[in-house]
Amino acid sequence: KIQRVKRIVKKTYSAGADIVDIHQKEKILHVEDDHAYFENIRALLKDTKYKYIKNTDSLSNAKSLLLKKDFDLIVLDYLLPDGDAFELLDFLRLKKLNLPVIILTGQGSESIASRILRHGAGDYLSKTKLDKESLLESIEFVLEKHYLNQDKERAMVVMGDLSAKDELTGIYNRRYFTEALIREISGAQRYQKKLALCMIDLDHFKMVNDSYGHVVGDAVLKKIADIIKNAVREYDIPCRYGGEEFSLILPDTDRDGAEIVCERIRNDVADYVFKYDHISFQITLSAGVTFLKKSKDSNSKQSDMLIKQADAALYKAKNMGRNRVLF
Ligand code: GH3
Ligand code: MG
Ligand code: MG
Ligand code: MG
Ligand code: MG
Repeated sequence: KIQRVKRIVKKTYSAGADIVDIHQKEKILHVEDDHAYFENIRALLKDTKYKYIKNTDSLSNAKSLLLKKDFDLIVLDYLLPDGDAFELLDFLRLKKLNLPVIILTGQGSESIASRILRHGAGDYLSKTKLDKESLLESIEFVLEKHYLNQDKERAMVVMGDLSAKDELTGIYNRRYFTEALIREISGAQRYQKKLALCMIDLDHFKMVNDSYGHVVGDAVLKKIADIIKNAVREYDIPCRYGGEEFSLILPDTDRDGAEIVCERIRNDVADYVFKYDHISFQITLSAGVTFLKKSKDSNSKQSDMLIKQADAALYKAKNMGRNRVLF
């Protein structure tokens, strides 16, 4: 376990020159009962950096190998002589082995793919359509996703109280938002799902501070974060982007869905009456929404683009009189 964390630190902080290990190799365990197919995978990865592959042809052998050795990735045939992929995913969870898994499905098993993903696999590939490019893309995809998650955990352990949450409001902070948006872009493209981004800015918030003081201003921010959190679905990602600005990542959400959520937030905030001691007042917000488009740009470049577009729509909403959601 300790060894594993060290490897991840090297990977994640490769920018810090003194701890770089560019010769680090990801160790792959390939579980496959068809020996010809195993050679096929090995051949596809021959001239890549993923040369360390261990093959095993049953679930029971895979389980004992996983308990003895340190692997970084599992490539798993869906059907094996002694069970299926679900069984190994359950085993990994039970043994708390946090490893990314790519499932290879045979012809006709594509329908179980989404069930497999929900069960904890990182990705799936169809055996009939497998080529070098899609295999490499999948490996990079699951490893990147895995390291991003690991990094968050590691950062919390090493730095104690550095968390993904904003201190005042308890929703996700800017640091987490940046990470999450890139991860969601990657996932949305991979599974050809829609992705919406909403940027929110409170209207005339300076007046709240100027009239009632910063303490009240802070309490308002906290309440509005609660309203936003209560208005979204479990897998939406509400963040405090900065001062009185919020951002909301909406995975798997189309135009109608985004409009419903954002209008709900706008209404809930506009309807709420803030009461502190003898004063009471109301507040509105403006929002700009945009969607991920097909692109060949890097995920981080697309992330910058999304924020820019949502900001532009938000700016328009302000200019058109505030208290509105624009797309
Ligand atoms: P509008 O957005 O409608 O153009 O007007 P605004 O008055 O809200 O303008 P802007 O978005 O530029 O306002 C930022 C203000 O938000 C500045 C500051 O007074 C307030 N603010 C930012 N962060 C905080 C915070 O953490 N606590 C409190 N109390 N106020 C904050
Ligand atoms: Mg098989
Ligand atoms: Mg602002
Ligand atoms: Mg402003
Ligand atoms: Mg504002």
